[in-house]
Amino acid sequence: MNILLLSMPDSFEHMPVSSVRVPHGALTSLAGNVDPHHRVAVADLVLVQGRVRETVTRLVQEFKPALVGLSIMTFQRKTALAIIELVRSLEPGVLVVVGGYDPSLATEAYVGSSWGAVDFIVRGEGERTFRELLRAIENGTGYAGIKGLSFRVDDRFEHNGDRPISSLDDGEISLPDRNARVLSGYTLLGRQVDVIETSRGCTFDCSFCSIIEMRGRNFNKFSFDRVIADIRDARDHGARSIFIVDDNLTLNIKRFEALCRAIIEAGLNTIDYTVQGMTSAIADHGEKLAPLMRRAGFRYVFLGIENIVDEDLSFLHATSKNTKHEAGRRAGNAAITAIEHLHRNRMYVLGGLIVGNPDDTRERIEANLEFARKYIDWPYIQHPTPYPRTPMTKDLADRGLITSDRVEEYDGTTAVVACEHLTAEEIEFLRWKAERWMKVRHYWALIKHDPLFMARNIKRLVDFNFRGSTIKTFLGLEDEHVAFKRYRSIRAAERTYV
Ligand code: B12
Ligand code: SF4
Repeated sequence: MNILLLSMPDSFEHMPVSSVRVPHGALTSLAGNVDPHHRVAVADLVLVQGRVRETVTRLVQEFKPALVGLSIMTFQRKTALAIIELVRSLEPGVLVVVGGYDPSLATEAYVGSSWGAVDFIVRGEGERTFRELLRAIENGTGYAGIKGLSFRVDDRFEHNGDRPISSLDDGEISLPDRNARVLSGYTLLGRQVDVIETSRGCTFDCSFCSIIEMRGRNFNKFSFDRVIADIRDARDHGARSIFIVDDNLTLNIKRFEALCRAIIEAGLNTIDYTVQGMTSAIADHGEKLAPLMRRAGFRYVFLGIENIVDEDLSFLHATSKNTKHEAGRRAGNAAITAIEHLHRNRMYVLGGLIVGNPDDTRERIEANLEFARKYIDWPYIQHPTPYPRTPMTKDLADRGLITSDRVEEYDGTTAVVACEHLTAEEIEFLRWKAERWMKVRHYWALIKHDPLFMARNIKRLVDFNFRGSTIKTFLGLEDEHVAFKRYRSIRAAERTYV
């Protein structure tokens, strides 16, 4: 069967497509786990953000898929609908499957009348469900026995029971198939980038995170042999930079240290690695861990700091993952210690902060922004966003703070939630005003690392960063709210991709 798998083109503020175009790990993993007689094409539409309609049309006409699969995050739902309509207009008989976080956690949004075009919804982990679905389609054996699948029967949907998550250590999930990719141009600031996984899941329960509803609280690991083979395969496909997409690689520090050693022993430490981690783990173990990470090639660490105010951390259920320990005792916020370990070992911190929580005041938000200015290399500051079925969403809805139900705005940097003391727009303004200048400060590090790329792209980066602002804004001849309004309308227009 010819199968076309698509990831959505929608991107957001912290990922300007001129410099960050990361492949979607789920699609190549699905491609690597179907029966070998299928022909699978994977197209990451972020690579053709300005040419989505032409590219999808060309792919459907050339490849003639019998089935099209889309991976969808919540803020991409509207784009996904437009792409499905386009595909259906080109090939009315094609089967349409959706999967990923949004179809899994907001399944009801895909079974309504406006989603009449969807045939199957794969909920949760996809590799085995998708493989079984393809077999059932080919053999005509029906879908009732396929766990994790919802399927259309006439004008209604049947929902099979959930599929238990895979333990990952039994070899049941094969390596991703990177040869299935049909578009090119992946980059992380000028270096070809790829994604790999070493584990799935997390045992924490941060109130804003979708992972718990998606998989439950657990931590499953791939073998190091598989991980090293995956990194080699990514490198052989041209990657010089790798994003480790594990939900929380720092849950098991001994294993993380062993992974660093395995990367060094395999000679794969010439690649630049980016990873997401908890401040507590890095603060507590950084003395030994951080030098090892550096030797293994780690360059950027995305730290889930979330907030520096205790009350906010408590609202976010993120206190313990941000608490350091001394002599076995809790010893305050871990963020600064973690950052110091990383900086001392010449790594950069992408600082994840969430501002605009229900009880935030202007002062609390400013305190977080000041912290970011002082300690963080690249700010990744977001606002509370009501993703489907997270505990935070329920809290925010109960308090009547959600100001927008337009899910295309749920990209994390568009404030769609007010707090008790500030409007959503004012919260976003505070972040927008401060963050642009923080990003500029990191340009020098980028110039030193990739001078050629920066010479070619610095103008595009600056233009994107300051879109909406003019000379008048910089000279103080107009209120910054005017520039912010212009930025918001540019951002709104950007959201139409098809
Ligand atoms: C790595 C990652 C990123 C990376 C890389 C993204 C990429 N290109 O792959 C970066 C940093 C770029 C990123 C950015 C964002 N991300 Co992100 N990201 C993740 C993370 C940590 C892991 C995703 C991953 O690769 N997992 C490994 C793969 C194999 O698993 P998977 O994606 O779940 O796919 C499986 C199933 O879902 C299913 N499946 C998926 N798609 C499909 C399609 C079909 C057809 C089928 C059959 C099955 C199927 O099968 C797959 C294999 O089992 C998740 C989860 C988390 N805990 O935080 C968040 C997560 C996906 N991100 C999220 C968000 C919101 C974003 C951002 C909007 C903002 C932000 N919060 O950072 C941006 C937007 C990106 C953009 N396009 O501009 C949310 C999505 C929430 C939602 N309900 O939509 C998550 C869940 C985090 C959260 N807040 O809870 N992200
Ligand atoms: S530690 Fe990270 S992955 Fe785990 S629940 Fe919190 S935000 Fe999600």
